[in-house]
Amino acid sequence: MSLVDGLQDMKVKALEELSRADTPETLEQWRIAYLGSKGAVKNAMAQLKDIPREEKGAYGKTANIIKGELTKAFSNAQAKIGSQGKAKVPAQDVTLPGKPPQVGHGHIITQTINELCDIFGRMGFEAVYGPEVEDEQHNFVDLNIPPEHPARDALENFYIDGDTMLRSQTSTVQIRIMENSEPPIRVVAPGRVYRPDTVDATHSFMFYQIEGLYVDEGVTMADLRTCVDQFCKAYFGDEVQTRFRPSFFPFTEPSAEVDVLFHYDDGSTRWIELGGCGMVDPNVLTAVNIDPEKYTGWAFGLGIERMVMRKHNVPDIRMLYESDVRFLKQF
Ligand code: FA5
Repeated sequence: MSLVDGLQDMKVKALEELSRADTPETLEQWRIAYLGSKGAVKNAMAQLKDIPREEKGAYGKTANIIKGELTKAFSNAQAKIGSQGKAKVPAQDVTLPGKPPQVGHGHIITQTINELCDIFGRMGFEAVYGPEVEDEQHNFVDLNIPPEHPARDALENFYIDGDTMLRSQTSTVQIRIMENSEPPIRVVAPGRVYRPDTVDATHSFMFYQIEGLYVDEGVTMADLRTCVDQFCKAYFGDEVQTRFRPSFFPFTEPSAEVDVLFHYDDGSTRWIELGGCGMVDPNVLTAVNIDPEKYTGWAFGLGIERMVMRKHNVPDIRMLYESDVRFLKQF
């Protein structure tokens, strides 16, 4: 093969490779390989000095022509593909609307508290709030819970120091309201409570309760039964069944547990405990200077997570507190 043929072969190979270059990056690699300062064309030119005199003319001329052809082919390819760092992108229509930012919303527990306050608001109850950091006086003593009662055990509560603690029930708000107001009293108090319970599908160490309190002349257990049943029908739907089960709380007498019938997908049913209730114990009324001979009252304390789980088919309480957006955005 003559030296000039060698140049022609290099050109064919170069043009073939150039036809395969389809990005600014591959185009640049091609430029370096053929037209760069150490590229094939420069090499071919550099060999001129060693070429026998009779071939020099033809070789130099051909090399120059090929250099021109490859330079032109490169410019054409560059115009088509775009040079490195300046990739050709379609023109942007800046008048198109952008992607809307994701906006959060209230947690299902917050939404439920608002809904519960609305329902009880329509029944004539005012929403009130009490502190989460409490003293034993409000969490136990005024609620007729004696010092030896197991509920006061240090292992059953989150004590902070001395008699300061995280409240273990929203019943503390009963005391705070009654010590500062005269009957008639009709309030609900939603809020967080804390207990060192073992965490499982239905128990958390922090959960929400909603307390209800009604104190006036002639208030009866029948009113309580009707109120709780009406509330459950308003929240869960008219078809829901509720029942009162006899129970004991030191601050109510008589006392009951409120259960709601749970229907499962497989057709089975189960009673789920929502909370406790009862007639306010005369000792509690006396502790807050309300005359138990003149007034009677009732109270209830219901678990809000249990209601949410029952209504929205949430199988595990922990799902409410894992902050998994895929779960939360369903509500
Ligand atoms: C009480 O807390 C009483 N203060 C209720 C009460 C108020 C009775 C007024 C009488 C008058 P109890 O400990 O049973 O009761 O809790 C009430 C509800 O809170 C339970 O039925 C349940 O729904 C919910 N609950 C209790 N412990 C947990 C827990 N660890 N995690 C989630 N929910 C809980």
